[in-house]
Amino acid sequence: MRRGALVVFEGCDRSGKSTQCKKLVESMLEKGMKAELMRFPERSTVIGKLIDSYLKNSKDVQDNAIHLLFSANRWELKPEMERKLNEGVTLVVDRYAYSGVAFTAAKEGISLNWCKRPDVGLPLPDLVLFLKVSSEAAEKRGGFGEERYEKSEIQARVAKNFEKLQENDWEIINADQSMEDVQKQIQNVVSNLMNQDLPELGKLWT
Ligand code: 2DT
Ligand code: MG
Repeated sequence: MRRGALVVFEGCDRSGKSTQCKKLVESMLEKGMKAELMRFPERSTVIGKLIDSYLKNSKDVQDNAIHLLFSANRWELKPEMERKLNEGVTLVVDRYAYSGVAFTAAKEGISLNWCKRPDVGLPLPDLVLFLKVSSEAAEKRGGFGEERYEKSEIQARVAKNFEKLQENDWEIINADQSMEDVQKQIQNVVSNLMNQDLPELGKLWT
């Protein structure tokens, strides 16, 4: 049986990632494909609950330590991800290790390289869709929420880090377009992927 594809969405806040992830899963299910939505952080686990209280500012955690917890949250779900992919389920993932690196490296005194280390060897995405939104368009979509990191200075540093992390095979989607146009573009890219043979699942940053 053909394995499922690992499709990751990345981008700054207000880029429309969560909406587009949901729409993609819905459209794949409608076409009779097997697909499931995942997100990181996955806040329902024990580690995820700690991360949730950190993001909601109800708990402070040292910067390097919280980075390792975000990474641990991906590692704890690796067996489930591999199982589903092997069962032929395509996983559509809202944020992954790239967010992990981009956000932590936006802090003082933590390098991009240090940030990548704990995620080395995680399942390698078959496709990274980067939703690129201009700060003007993002601002028009309404104010930031109350969570840690939801501030324009931080988002600007995160955006720069995403640029440094970008690899040649990323699909950069102009997320200033209408929701429908973004969706169409994503569906084209994903249907190309689904028509290709997938190699054996790779390992991130190795
Ligand atoms: P959302 O639930 O709105 O996506 O916000 N983050 C995420 C990190 O700092 N490290 C990570 O590894 C990941 C996956 C980005 C989640 C916030 O958590 C940040 C925004
Ligand atoms: Mg958010």
